Amino acid sequence: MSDPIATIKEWVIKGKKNEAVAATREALAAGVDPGAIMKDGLIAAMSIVGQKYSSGEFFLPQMMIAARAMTEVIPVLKPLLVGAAAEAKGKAVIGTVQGDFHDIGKNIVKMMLEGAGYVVVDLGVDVPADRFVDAVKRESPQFVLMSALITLTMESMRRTIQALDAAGLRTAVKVGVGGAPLTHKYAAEIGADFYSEDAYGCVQVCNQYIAA
Ligand code: B12
Repeated sequence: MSDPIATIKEWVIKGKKNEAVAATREALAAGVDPGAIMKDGLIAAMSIVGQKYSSGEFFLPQMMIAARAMTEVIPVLKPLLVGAAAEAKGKAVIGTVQGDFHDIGKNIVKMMLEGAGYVVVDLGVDVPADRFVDAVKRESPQFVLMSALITLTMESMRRTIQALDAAGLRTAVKVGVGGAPLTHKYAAEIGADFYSEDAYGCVQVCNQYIAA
């Protein structure tokens, strides 16, 4: 029998959502670790889709159907990835920054945080700095979390941090940034408090801040 995770990955790359969901259910029934399906199946598939898009082998429609397939599989994994939270730990405001409509990664971060006991206020995609500022005033969160997938939209993160500063709110929150093009170096340069390369790492950092 072929590797179940490789099979899921292939169906997602091909954008075959029904097949991807069925293969995921089969893999789970066979005892495959849901975290491995997420990381080595779904996220790895998106990375390959991105490479194929860069090389001109894939165009926007293929990228869209692959993203849709991944989006269909995530709810199958969700109950297994996020346990029932025992108590409310804290609050986060999350959004994909202005100019950027990618939300798969942001939604995974949100899902993992909720599973870990955080209340997450999701501002959606294409969120300008002033909407982050308004949400911080309204919600009094401990964390502001920003996602960006496009090199050009990363600058919106800097603008949001500056806007929080100008509103006198910068020290009231810890600012976390993430998304495929981000790095620790860039996060430090724009004055974010932290960067994490994945959703699990984001939860861990938030937990550390809450425990401190
Ligand atoms: C799927 C996808 C799409 C889908 C998005 C569907 C959706 N609902 O999100 C569609 C087809 C709509 C799309 C559109 C576009 N896309 Co696109 N897309 C991708 C692709 C293939 C995968 C992204 C993804 O979902 N990855 C999987 C998730 C799980 O990973 P992730 O987002 O990185 O998130 C993880 C971590 O980064 C982290 N994380 C994420 N957010 C946060 C936040 C915090 C606070 C923390 C701590 C951690 C964290 O945790 C997540 C889970 O572990 C990437 C390729 C790639 N390698 O990234 C291109 C890519 C990002 N897209 C790209 C482009 C160019 C576009 C378009 C401009 C194309 C066009 N011509 O229209 C448009 C953008 C329109 C816009 N203004 O936003 C380029 C960007 C190039 C660049 N360097 O700037 C890429 C890199 C493709 C490429 N190789 O050229 N895209």
